[in-house]
Amino acid sequence: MSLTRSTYGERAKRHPNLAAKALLETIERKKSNLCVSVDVTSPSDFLNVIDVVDGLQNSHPSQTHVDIIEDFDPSLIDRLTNLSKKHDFLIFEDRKFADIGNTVALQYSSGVQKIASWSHITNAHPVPGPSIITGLKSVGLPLGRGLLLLAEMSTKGSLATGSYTEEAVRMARAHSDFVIGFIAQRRMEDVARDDTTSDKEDLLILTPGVGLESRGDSMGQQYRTPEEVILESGCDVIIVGRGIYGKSSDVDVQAVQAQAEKYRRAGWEAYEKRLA
Ligand code: 5FU
Repeated sequence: MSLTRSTYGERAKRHPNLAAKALLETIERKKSNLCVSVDVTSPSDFLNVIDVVDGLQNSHPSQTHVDIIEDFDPSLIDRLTNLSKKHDFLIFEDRKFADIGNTVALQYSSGVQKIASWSHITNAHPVPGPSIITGLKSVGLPLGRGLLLLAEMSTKGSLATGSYTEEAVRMARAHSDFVIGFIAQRRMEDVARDDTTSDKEDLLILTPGVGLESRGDSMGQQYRTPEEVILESGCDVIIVGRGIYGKSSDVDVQAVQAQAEKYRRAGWEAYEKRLA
């Protein structure tokens, strides 16, 4: 059965990769294909937004950018990890690695952030070629982590198109023990397919650039609705930031809860329509 006609739960049972399996299982359990992107700079807002949206049992996973947090302190990671256990969600640090294998291995494992030690999933630009996967895999695979490649971007004028996207898909297929899927705007099964492509392939598609009320921002971001992303394009997860926590610097917890539930429902209904 095609991936777009299978349930998240069925795909979880078949999936050989631990991080992908955990992601699919949690989506099914929480009935949420919403990933909230928590792009706020204050540590307390960061933890509050995550506590509120995941405390509703309705969102999964949380996407982070820990490099934008003011006065980053490693204890923040302990609190984030505690929340992820308490509320049953995975952490996806949207780090977008883009350097040579040796450097990304160090950036992933070491420094102030030690991303590999707490982030279940991270991502990388394919621009350096397959060595970026080798570098990240040397750190992440023994820890049971998963990697997404940026095969496409949501921004106007993105260069990640055509043969670049095709190469990203080939790179992912060659490292399917660690690469669990893509940041992309559509499904990738038919991209760069050849005789060696397995029919059992299940590379997940996590899609940013999702908004219900707006079609974009003033800095090149482009939005599509959950229905366009999940039902029409067959993607697996909607990644939503400002549509949920707003644009003001004061985070309004009740408004965040209401918006998160609105996006969760829209994403899940689009998925149910796809299955029907
Ligand atoms: F790879 C990408 C991409 O192509 N577009 C994105 O928007 C990542 N993103 C991230 O998704 C971006 O860095 C934000 O963290 C998030 C979208 O936030 P928004 O507030 O919903 O626009």
